[in-house]
Amino acid sequence: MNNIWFRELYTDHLGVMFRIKDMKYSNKSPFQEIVVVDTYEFGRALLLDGKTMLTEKDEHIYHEMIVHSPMTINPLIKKVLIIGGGDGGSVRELVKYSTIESIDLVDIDKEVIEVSKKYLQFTAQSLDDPRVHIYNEDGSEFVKKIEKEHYDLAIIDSTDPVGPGAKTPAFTLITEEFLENVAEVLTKSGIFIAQTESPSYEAEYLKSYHKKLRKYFNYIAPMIIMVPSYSGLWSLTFASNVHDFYSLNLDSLKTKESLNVKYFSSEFMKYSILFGKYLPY
Ligand code: AG3
Repeated sequence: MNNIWFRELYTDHLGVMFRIKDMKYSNKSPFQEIVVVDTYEFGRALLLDGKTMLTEKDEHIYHEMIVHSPMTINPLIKKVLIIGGGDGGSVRELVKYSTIESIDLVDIDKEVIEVSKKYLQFTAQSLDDPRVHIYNEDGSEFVKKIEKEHYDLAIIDSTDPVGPGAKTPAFTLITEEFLENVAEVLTKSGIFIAQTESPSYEAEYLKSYHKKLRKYFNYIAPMIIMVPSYSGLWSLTFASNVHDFYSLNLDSLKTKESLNVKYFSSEFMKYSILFGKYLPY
């Protein structure tokens, strides 16, 4: 492992490289190639189909933003749906709220969950919380079986639905049919939030995704976050039928201390939403 590097290309002309210290796990599941490595710079990392899904050093930024942002906008959220997220990072943040009653985690790949429990305890630590129900199914099929207005929050914490090589397990999560079904399983004041790729390198994708979302939700807002291991800027997108993300009425601004987080604050969330207004499209 003296001079082994992992390289992920974001375009044909730009990529991110990590020098590898140790290889912990490598296997092809029925859905994707799963690799866990220790890197010198970012600690332990989960790579799916050759793409960085999370690293020990900066996963908290992504997971805190994708969970505490909607929870700050509607603190009454009780029932949550996560699609993807088998590493458990989003669950770890959600279980901090005693008000949350149930979390349905739908990850198509059982092996990601098993590998995370074994090698990524820092994200998977709360997967056994009694409020968490795990389903190893395709998220786009799962939502078809759910009664209308069941969830207060839907988090799409998936792998890349686009990019070089196109057909990934997350491919079914960007169709209009899926978005319509998710909109239907959300309560009237429900919130949708999805990871929506790099604003720098996937701007065209974002534009078309936002156009689709607008068909099913009155309000949408992209949010720009900083995830160094994903090449820098990354985007999350909010959608809702009642919350106008550009004029949020937050009673009290949440601080890091009150939420038991390392990075998130509601003030910071507001700036991240503002930053999203300047997407290059
Ligand atoms: N899922 C979204 C990460 C996408 C990163 N993509 C990439 N590096 N090409 C993260 C899963 C963490 N729960």
